[in-house]
Amino acid sequence: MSATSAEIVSVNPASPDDVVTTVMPAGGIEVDRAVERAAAAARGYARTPAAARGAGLAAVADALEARSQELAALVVREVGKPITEARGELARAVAILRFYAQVALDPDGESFPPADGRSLLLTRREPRGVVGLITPWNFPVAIPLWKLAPALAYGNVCVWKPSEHAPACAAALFELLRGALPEGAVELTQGAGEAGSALVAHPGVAAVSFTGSEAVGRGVAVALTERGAVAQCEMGGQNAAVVLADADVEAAAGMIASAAMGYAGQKCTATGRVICERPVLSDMRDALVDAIGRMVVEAPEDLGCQVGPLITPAARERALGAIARAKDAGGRIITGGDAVDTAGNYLQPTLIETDDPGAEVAQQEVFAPVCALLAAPDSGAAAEIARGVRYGLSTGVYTRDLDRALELARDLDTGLVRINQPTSGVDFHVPFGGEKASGFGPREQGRAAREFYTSTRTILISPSR
Ligand code: UN1
Repeated sequence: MSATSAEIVSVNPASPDDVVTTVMPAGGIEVDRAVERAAAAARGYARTPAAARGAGLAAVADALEARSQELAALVVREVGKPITEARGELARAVAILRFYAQVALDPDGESFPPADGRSLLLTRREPRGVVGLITPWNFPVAIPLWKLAPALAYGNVCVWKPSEHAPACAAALFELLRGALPEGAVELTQGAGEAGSALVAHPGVAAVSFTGSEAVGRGVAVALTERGAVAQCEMGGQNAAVVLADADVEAAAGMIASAAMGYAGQKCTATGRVICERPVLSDMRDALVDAIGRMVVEAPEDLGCQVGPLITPAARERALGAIARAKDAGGRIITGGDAVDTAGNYLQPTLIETDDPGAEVAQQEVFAPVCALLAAPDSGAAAEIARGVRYGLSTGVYTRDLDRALELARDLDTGLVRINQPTSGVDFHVPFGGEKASGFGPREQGRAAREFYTSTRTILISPSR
């Protein structure tokens, strides 16, 4: 058997001996078949009354809610998410389904004054057909659903390729979807890059929504654009927390510590840089050390856990490599810096102070509990440092000064600007997405999702004579 078709083994990141599941990855033929099955259902599903599509999503919500404790436990076991966050994710997933169950009944077009004064000139939103969904492991229930639910609400059928690190969560969610939705409305193809590439390349797939790394997302966007299909890619972030001199330092430190280190920093919205106005740098450093020191690193099934393990041993190795390079480049480890000496892929929450905003640790996404601390002479300079990365997903600003908050909300170039809020933890009913290397294509979530999951027909209806 070739390496690419080898079984996928999903291992508990907190206990390396615990194999959660094994699955055979889909190859090109399986992906073809899944697209064919979805395509066969596409027309019928698109013509299903919107109320029935909404009812289907509401039924999935009920089924998910009934099994949310069990699914939360599976999320903890398969991806190492702290149990309180896993429960929050399940609650969010149910809310997403109920939201789109209603959105299905939104107005689906507009009417315009016709040129002749007597015709009916209107637009109507039509589903795109078969859409491909490629999702990451870090929100193994919520991210698939914030793609699947709008796709289905607007009348599309879906072929879903989940992460190879969360196949058991995907299988459990798929079972619920299949039980409540018409046949062919959602198809599941497990696998890694090979299955994803086959889906992206398939001429029967009209659009692909992807969340994952920048390197893969860029390839997805290029491949789809090349064949005239539509892409939506949510990629990495190097998100800044900008702390102004008038901030409530202690409150800010608490929020920053949890946004940087919570779930071991494995969110695209995690805080990767703290940019602090110099007058409060020393207080902020102390407050961060305190707040980070209070972050509980332990088994993710423990109710107190806030940090948990990294997804794989390789992910921890990569993070340790980034820490070592940061040190070599003159970065000062303020706290943490090492692996935790226990079974599981744990890493100490790590804060690294650097004088160079161009340093790798302040430019690249580490996707681990690793955060850079930088000083800025004033808020203008802080905004400039915040903007000085390739990414543009989320910024937190900490201040009590409304004027400066307003100024920064205008001057920052991230898709999300959050005043006195952490960079992570987004609302499901508003547009979500990033600028620059963080995002490609229209925003997802909320009603903004319509832009990606539908296309516009312009219809002119005139009297016969
Ligand atoms: C959040 O901050 O609650 O993959 C959501 C990610 C993001 C979602 C973050 N797309 O981490």
